[in-house]
Amino acid sequence: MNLEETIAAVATAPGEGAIGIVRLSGTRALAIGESCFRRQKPGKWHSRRAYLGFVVDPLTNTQVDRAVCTQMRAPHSYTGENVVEFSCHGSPAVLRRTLELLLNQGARLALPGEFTLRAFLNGKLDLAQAEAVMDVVRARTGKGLSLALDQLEGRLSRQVQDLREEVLRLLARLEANIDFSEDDVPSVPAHEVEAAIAVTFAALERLLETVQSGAMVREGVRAVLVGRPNVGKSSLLNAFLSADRAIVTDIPGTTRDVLEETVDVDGIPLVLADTAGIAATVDPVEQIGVERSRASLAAARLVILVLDSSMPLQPEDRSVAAEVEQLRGGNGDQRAIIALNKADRPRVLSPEDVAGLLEGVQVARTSALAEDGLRELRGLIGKTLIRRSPPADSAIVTSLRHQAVLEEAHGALREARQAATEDLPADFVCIGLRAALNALGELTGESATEDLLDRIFGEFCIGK
Ligand SMILES: Nc1nc2c(ncn2[C@@H]2O[C@H](COP(=O)(O)OP(=O)(O)OP(=O)(O)O)[C@@H](O)[C@H]2O)c(=O)[nH]1
Ligand SMILES: [Mg+2]
Repeated sequence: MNLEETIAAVATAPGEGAIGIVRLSGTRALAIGESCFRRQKPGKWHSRRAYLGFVVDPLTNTQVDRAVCTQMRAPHSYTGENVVEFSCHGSPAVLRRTLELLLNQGARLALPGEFTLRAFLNGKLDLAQAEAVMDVVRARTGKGLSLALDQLEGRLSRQVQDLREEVLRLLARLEANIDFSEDDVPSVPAHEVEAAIAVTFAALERLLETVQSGAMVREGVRAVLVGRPNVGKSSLLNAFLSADRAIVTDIPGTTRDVLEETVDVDGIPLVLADTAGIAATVDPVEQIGVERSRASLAAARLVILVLDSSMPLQPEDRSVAAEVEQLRGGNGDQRAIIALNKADRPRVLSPEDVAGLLEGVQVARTSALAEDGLRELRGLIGKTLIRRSPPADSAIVTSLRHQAVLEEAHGALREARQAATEDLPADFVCIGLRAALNALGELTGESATEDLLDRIFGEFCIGK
């Protein structure tokens, strides 16, 4: 990837829109941009001012679109380079043609994420902030958006930078000791080293505690509605969506296929699956449906076992519960909830009657028909998934990559502390500290390899 080249791309989503933007960045951006634009009132160009005019083909002088053109000169631009943006009509034909003109004038098509990569390389953003750009674009809930914006604004980066500085300070003291051991530099007492590491270690642990909830908000969670036929699984999905999404009838075995929809539960994008009722059947179509229910059940992080509270427990309820229990035994991370549905009818089953079905599981009473108890069910889902809410004053770690490097730093610090405790030579402590420093630097980008950058920016869209 050559940073000397000037890059161009359509920055808005494909398809028709009110406005579509074509972007240009690099040393020749101003010249290329000006050659393809005829201003309504010709004159001197000022940075960060919008000019009305026409996108034109400089070879034939034909107009491509009436548009607004803005220059943002280095270093005061997104990428830190000279940037030109054409706000055209959001027509795929216009945007394609405009881009073509810029390429003809010497720009090259930008690679995915290359604008943001340049911003990173020019020090406009660090790596965690650059990643947050894509998280903002892809946020599925308000909460996800607010976490992404926090990260973009630098909250996580600052916290990690503070940790790095503490490690660096200690490392500098210890290394001075090693380098000048014959001189009069007093050695750092082991308990002081231990104490210094312990502070950073604790801060890192607090940060790691936020991963669980953060990752759920960013990645989403798979949840599944299961139960015997006719208990109201599809009705619950519809009630959750406030839409008539799944077919509901009073005939058992209505749902055949798994149907998934995303709902926002406390900011977590919950991918909720409605499944065919699990029961023994001779109908081959229903059998396939039941197999799919089981696959969906196995893949879910959260199981919502639906029961009909207006009649006694049926053998089929017990056997579905037993399946859930068996799965949970094998997958320590799977969580479950019981929904006692049809609560609008005279009650036959109480929460106490069903408590024994799934160990340690909480029960919500719902009526999909009357849309009752849904708020409680949502609350219970949130509580079951996020057992401990993260401290309000901490940045939230949302990405699995960040989790991995923080865990690496955590392990390295543990070794450094161990070396200090055992009073090993300072060299051993330094090895651990350097490894921790390196891992933390991978989060913010100080110690990012080219491979890592390729991987991260390769997931971006073109034009971002
Ligand atoms: N009174 C009452 N009826 C309900 C409630 N929820 C669902 N029903 C009724 O129960 C019947 C079955 O509802 P569905 O939502 O199709 O049940 P299901 O669990 O998806 O059934 P299958 O797809 O066959 O497994 C329908 O007649 C619904 O109207 C409820 O909360 N109260
Ligand atoms: Mg159904």
